[in-house]
Amino acid sequence: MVPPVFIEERLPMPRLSSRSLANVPAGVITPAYDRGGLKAGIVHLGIGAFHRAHMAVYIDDLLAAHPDWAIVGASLRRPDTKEALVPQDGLYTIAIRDASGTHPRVIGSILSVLDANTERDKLIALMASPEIRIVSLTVTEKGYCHDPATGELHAGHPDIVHDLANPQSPKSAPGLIVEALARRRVAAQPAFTVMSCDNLPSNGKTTRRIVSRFAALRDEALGRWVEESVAFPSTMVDRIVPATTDADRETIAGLIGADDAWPIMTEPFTQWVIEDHFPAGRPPFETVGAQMVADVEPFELMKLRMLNGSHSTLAYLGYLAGHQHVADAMGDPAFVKLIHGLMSEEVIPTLHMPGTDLPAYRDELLARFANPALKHRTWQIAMDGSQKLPQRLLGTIRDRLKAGQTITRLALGVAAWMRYVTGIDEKGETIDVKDPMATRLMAIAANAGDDPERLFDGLVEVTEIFGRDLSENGTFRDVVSAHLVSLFDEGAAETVKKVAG
Ligand code: CS2
Repeated sequence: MVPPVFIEERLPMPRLSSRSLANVPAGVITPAYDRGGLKAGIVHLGIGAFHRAHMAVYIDDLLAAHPDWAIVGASLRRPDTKEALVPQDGLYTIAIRDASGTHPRVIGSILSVLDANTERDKLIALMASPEIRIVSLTVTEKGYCHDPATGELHAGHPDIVHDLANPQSPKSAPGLIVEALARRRVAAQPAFTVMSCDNLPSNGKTTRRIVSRFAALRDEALGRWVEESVAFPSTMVDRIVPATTDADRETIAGLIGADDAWPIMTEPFTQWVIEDHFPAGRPPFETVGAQMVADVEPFELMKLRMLNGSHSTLAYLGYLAGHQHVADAMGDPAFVKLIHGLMSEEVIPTLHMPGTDLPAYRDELLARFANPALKHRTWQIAMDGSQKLPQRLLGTIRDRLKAGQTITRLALGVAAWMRYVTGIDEKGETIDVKDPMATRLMAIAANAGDDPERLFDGLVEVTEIFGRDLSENGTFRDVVSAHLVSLFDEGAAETVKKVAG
């Protein structure tokens, strides 16, 4: 006879919502304002985990004094955030994690979430209405529909082709922004400010170039109006936000006494540097910890090259060496040495940041990567490498090659990406390569077989990533190919040990 199975089930809990908020335990921070008195001042496109751990928290901090700056979020690709947040009246938990534990806080700055696919007209009408003064974005690198090597709009991108043919029912972020701006122009309303919060180089300028170009392709006069009337401040955003797991959901339910369909796990560190250029008005971001500056670019370059360059290097090498999380890779002294050397020897000399203690910034990053409570998967960071490599590693490599300097560790990051996109790991198992160019990259890899030279030759020809200059650079070829040979012959862990020295 089969013995009976007893499954221990916890008592059902209420769903997190305005009603259940009153019952969360006293230690949990909850909104310090009457949510009934909030008004939307911001539409945010791409309401994923990063936005909810970053900008939405800064806004939450200032709503008590400035209630007309609440956020309406929109998801462009999937309705899952809307499905999670709408039954919760927009409320969700962020949990700050480090060795001292998990510290939950309920955020109330998101008024509602729209699904751009099914509620497009409502979304565009809201963006076009005068109370919205900022449209911010975290749509990830690929959401800009641009050519990552040049930062120009990719006019042949399927979503752009669609949006140019159907400008009133756009799918892409540039298409939505331009349609809303076009309606404001017709209605003689001032433009909203467009604020990119993505990890792109000069993200304001890049967004400006892409959006103006799209507008000009629709109509030259509209293009000129966008150029002249719309502000695109640059920002540097920083907070590490691993994807939420079911185990996280359980932990949060235990801590807040309610079920939250999509809590966000993050680290204590947060940074936001913003170019102070908001002709349509802005909330006083500086009162809640953001740095308002005249020029963000040095900060962006520092963060993209130091943090994100190291992150991608750790992700590809770590994944190949069998490390599931960044902190696991940081448990291997050879990885720590490699990343320390990458930042100290190869990245810091390319940065010009008078007044910033770059070695201290490096040490803080090493400590953040090693945070054992943050289960940040190497696979998550490995995603979309084709869109990330140019600003994270290749720009630094270009600067160093021009100055006749070595690129040993930076080139290992690139070689590890090439090895990773073959789609087969060191044990012969399949890697789930997520990248808008995955099909093309894996076809190149399949064609190269296990010949590292052919793999290099095939991948470096993808000029949308490498540009012509790097594909023709002999030093780049020699250093990256030598690493690739080592990755195939000796594996990632051994290669890291060797290169770290
Ligand atoms: C990471 C970033 O997934 C990635 O590519 O490098 O999301 C990183 O965690 C953030 O930029 C930190 O601010």
